[in-house]
Amino acid sequence: MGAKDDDKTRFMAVFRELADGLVRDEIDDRQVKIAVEWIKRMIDYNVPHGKLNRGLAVVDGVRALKAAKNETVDEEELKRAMVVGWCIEFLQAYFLVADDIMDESVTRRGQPCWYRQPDVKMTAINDGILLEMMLYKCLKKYCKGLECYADLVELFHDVTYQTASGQLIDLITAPIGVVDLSKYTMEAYMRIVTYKTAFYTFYLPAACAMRLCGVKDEAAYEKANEICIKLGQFFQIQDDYLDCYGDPEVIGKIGTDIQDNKCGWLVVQALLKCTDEQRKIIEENYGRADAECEKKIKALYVDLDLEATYKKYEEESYADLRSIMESQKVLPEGLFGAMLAKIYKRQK
Ligand code: GPP
Ligand code: MG
Ligand code: MG
Ligand code: MG
Repeated sequence: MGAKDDDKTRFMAVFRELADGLVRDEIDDRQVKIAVEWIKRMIDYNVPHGKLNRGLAVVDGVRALKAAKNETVDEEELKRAMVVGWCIEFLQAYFLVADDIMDESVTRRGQPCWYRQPDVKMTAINDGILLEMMLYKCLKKYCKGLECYADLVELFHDVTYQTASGQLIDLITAPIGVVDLSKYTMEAYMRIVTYKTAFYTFYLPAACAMRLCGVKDEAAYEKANEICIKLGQFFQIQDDYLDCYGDPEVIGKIGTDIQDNKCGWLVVQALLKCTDEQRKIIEENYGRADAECEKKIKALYVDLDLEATYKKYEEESYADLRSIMESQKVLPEGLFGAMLAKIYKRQK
């Protein structure tokens, strides 16, 4: 077993400890039995089944920051990095439970979306609130005595706000039943993805690692933010591409962007490349809850060869990101390099 496999095994063991602790708190609080059972099932269904990229990025980040100072990570620091990593995974679980309701999605991480469970439905909204608050319970339990505790709490709050504000524009740019193609500009797209994805997916793990390692220099956080925004844009463009071209068996979710009227990367590209006639096809078929309309849009994407446009973008953007990371001296390259390596050419 390599170091990475070791980390993953340890990381899963820390999840078990956190989940068991949260359930134990309920029992200690004399929670009714059916609620204890519910919470246990709800956590196990929604939290641990993802790629764990965000959570493990905290661990990789702490290692990279320590290595840059010729220091190694001790047991206590490793455990703490893992706990904070799971806090991000709880936040992500909350976002996904809520996002799937809003996007009317069908599957997530290879299983039915939580709100689609027959006995769950809109209880999922409350479960989302619980998942979010569980992260603060874990943070308090394991990090309250640390000098960086208040900064960590503030960071989670700030990033949650940014994400919800991105989710807002994602949703209101795509009203059900109203197709207004003039809204689908690259500028609008970039704002949406920066806020709904980049901050929580990349800046949050990087900044958590920096806080845990005692980084105080505000300029370093600004630099991390700048790089993470670019990584996040790259990641969400991949997500939008996979929504249409990914294999649901592999990505674990069925794409909904076309029917949901989303201001996604593919439709923005299509609008930049299409003829007036093709634009009419988009106007008549985009954003309809109709599989035939969706097929026509997908056929148009083939005519416009958007797959090639995407492949070209991925190559150029990757090279660009590598050079941005390597050309700065403020932060160790490893803080971001591991994240980029995990997502480059991803299929899920
Ligand atoms: C990804 O959008 C963004 C999120 C999951 C953030 C949700 C934010 C909330 C405040 C609830 P997406 O809909 O493209 O993701 P996916 O393709 O995974 O459904
Ligand atoms: Mg969404
Ligand atoms: Mg979604
Ligand atoms: Mg998506």
